Amino acid sequence: MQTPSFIRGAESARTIARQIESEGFAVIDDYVAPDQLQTAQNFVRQAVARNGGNYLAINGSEKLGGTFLHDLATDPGFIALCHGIYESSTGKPAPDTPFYQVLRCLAGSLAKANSLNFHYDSYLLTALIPVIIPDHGKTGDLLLIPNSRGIRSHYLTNFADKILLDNWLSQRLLRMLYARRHAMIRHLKLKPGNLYLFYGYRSIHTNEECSPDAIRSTALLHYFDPHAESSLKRMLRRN
Ligand SMILES: O=C(O)CCC(=O)C(=O)O
Ligand SMILES: [Fe+2]
Repeated sequence: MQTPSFIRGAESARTIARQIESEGFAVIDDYVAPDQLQTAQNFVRQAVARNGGNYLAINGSEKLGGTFLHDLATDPGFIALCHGIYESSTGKPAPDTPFYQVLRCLAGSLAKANSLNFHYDSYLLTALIPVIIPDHGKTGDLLLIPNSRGIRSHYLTNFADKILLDNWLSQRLLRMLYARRHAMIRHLKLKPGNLYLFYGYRSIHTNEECSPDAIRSTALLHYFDPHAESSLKRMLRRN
């Protein structure tokens, strides 16, 4: 007898969650069909060309019509996967909160300023699909210090973590460790169409630079802000 697909789904989410915990990330190879990937690549190339060959980031899914990214955040299989990972890792039922989606297109003179900025995401789970990765020069790897912190129970502690990281000295130190290829920083070579999953909230991460004449484009879907209900966060964000 065949195992029902929802059980297989829960099992694979559990395996992936375990892998993210132990390895710092998980990959599902060729998550996007080749023709869908190609459509998205053409979309990015046109968007960058319209922007004078420069960096741009597209928030949300509304402007991504005609590409697989338009419907991914509402795709039942994708939602079940992310919810399953959340449930396996936290032991709590997954809240039905929307994804925060960004399509980043690094290109041109602004590519450098948008690289090597080490950070924690506001959302626990980061799903990353490379759309275009340069095949020459610097390829723009994802740099990751896996699971470098836990989920903070208070927004204030999370805020302090971010201040400790988002300053000249820490960034300088991390860039130095990166330049020396310190083993603490993992390098992920990204392949277009694969799906990479990691805990962006828990892991210091960033992208490597790439040549200004190349395009490096990644689709990011972020799930679950642990501090969404924090009144302190709301207060600080209002100012
Ligand atoms: O583009 C990437 O590889 C990572 C970007 C990232 O970490 C973010 O936008 O939060
Ligand atoms: Fe991030």
